[in-house]
Amino acid sequence: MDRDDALAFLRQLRDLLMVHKFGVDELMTKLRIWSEEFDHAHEHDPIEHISSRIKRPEAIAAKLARRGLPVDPVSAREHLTDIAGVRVACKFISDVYLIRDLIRQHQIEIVQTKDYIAAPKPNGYRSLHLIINVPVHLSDRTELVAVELQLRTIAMDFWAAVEHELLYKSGGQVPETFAAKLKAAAEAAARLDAQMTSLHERSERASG
Ligand code: 0O2
Repeated sequence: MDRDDALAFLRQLRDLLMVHKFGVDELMTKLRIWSEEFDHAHEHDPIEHISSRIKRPEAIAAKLARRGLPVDPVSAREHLTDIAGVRVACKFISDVYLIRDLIRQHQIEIVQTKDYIAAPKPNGYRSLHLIINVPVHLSDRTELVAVELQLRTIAMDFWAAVEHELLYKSGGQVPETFAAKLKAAAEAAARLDAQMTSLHERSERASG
């Protein structure tokens, strides 16, 4: 790669990361508005907390290489839908689907849904994953930016955060007994969600 190619590569990479950051910014603004509005109008905020991340260039390159794709920003833009990620933790499972419905109502295109709440992963992981196309209005054009939106309850989020850390620390390999205990913890989190939902429904009925 000569100097000009290297500069072009870096410019494309910077553009790629910047436009995905804008996609995250747009979506976070919508979510924060809904959160505040719900709190104000319904005294129930479906959103407990929101976080976001832009995939690191090393992780982008590793994923492209794993898939046998060219490792460059053009290929990343074409093939990867998780460069931009937003994670929302809700109090109740109904809130997860409420946010999904709000996205639909606002004509934000959902290009892929993976419902690991309806069908949890074998290790116990539960979460609703949506890939959505967020319109980003630049000064001279509008770009549709893919953002991976992960929606889950606080209990699911707690489990996923701990599992991620344990797996990371153990280099991705966990003994079978450990995996069984993690799965049992995921099932306990699911029971907690059900109990909290039942309390929520009772309190809603009581308040008319
Ligand atoms: P990070 O750092 O969170 O981005 P792929 O994206 O190709 O690896 P797939 O099947 O296309 O896999 O994506 P999927 O199933 O929608 O899940 C991708 C993301 O969901 C992961 O991103 C995690 O954030 C989360 N996730 C999926 N399964 C698990 C799990 O078993 N445990 C935990 N803790 N998180 C999970 P990354 O890229 O792995 O990491």
